[in-house]
Amino acid sequence: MRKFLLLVLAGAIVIGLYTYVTPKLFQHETKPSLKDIRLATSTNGNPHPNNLSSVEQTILNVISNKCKRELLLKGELFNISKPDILTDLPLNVLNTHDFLPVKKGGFYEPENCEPLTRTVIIIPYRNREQHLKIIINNLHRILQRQQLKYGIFVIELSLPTTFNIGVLMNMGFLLANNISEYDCFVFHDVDLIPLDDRIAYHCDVSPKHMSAFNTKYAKVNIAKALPYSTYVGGVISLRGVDYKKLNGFSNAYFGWGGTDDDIEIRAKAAMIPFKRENQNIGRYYALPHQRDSNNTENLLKGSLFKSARKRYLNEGLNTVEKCCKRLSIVYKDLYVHVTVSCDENIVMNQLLNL
Ligand code: UD2
Ligand code: MN
Repeated sequence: MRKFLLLVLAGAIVIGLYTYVTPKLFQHETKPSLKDIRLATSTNGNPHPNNLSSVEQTILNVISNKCKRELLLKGELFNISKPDILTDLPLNVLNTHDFLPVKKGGFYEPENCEPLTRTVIIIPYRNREQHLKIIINNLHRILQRQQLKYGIFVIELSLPTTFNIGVLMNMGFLLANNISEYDCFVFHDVDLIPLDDRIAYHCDVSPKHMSAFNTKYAKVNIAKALPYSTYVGGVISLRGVDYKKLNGFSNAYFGWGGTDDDIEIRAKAAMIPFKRENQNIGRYYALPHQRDSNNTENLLKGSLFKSARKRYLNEGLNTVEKCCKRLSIVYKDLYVHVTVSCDENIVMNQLLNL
């Protein structure tokens, strides 16, 4: 009799579990409704009342990615992140803080899902060790929460050449393409920390200015948090095919300023103008700093800018290897560190011969 009762009890437990668990499993497989998406994309729990926003549209586009979809349903992907801007984290330790282990060189891909795109972050760099520690740790956190397949490349310009963002971005692009197949390229200042998990680190069909709200500019103009309307400085994303259409960045800007305005002109000339991330989402904390040595203001930027449209197919990605070469490539624990040397005279001579 006792055996019989035990059997009945076990049966009841199995049936109970089956009826409770099965719908939960299938629940993940159903497509989220527009209401789910609106709830998940709202910041304060109230769904957006209006038509589909561009953010919602983006989410709909990536919805076939099973993992993201599950995160979306749980609402986890879309929380405001808590950036780690104050901690000084070591760069030589794997799995330091709040993110999963990455492969040597900082490569990561989620285990349980197939990401739709492969993103690479390219950071122009020289002598900003504190900023680098902070951005690297924050990037791993946000990129993993977005379940992306990604790599992070830090491209350093050797001394004594005056700093030049464009040549570093172009060299980074070529190198990343040699190492793996990436389709989305994010060009990222070392000192801008993402403040919101909804900032999409995957590419749209248009080039995108991601750092739409920057605390540095917000101090001056809180309503806009941007210096001017065509501004695309800070963080941008674009597909590899589009970067090639622009012929990358200009190599011509040595010193501070101008490179970002030049690529904005290139994008317009190539008929793929930049769009901007929603300012409530593309929020970045600007780590404070002084102007670096070897990066004084570029006094030629005004005249270079005037000829940007005419020049764009003749100098940039297609000519960078004539003036720059790779000195070293080191697979650090959390990123790939590349050092390049460039010859300013070669660039200037090229310009004269255009
Ligand atoms: C603005 C733009 C930046 C670029 C720059 C002009 C924003 C948020 N950013 O930044 O995208 O257009 O003006 O050139 O408006 N760097 C080093 N070491 C150096 C010098 C520069 O690592 O010695 C790198 C680093 O990634 C830095 C970036 O270059 O974030 C931009 O230089 P910046 O931070 O000195 O210029 P900033 O803040 O005015
Ligand atoms: Mn800066």
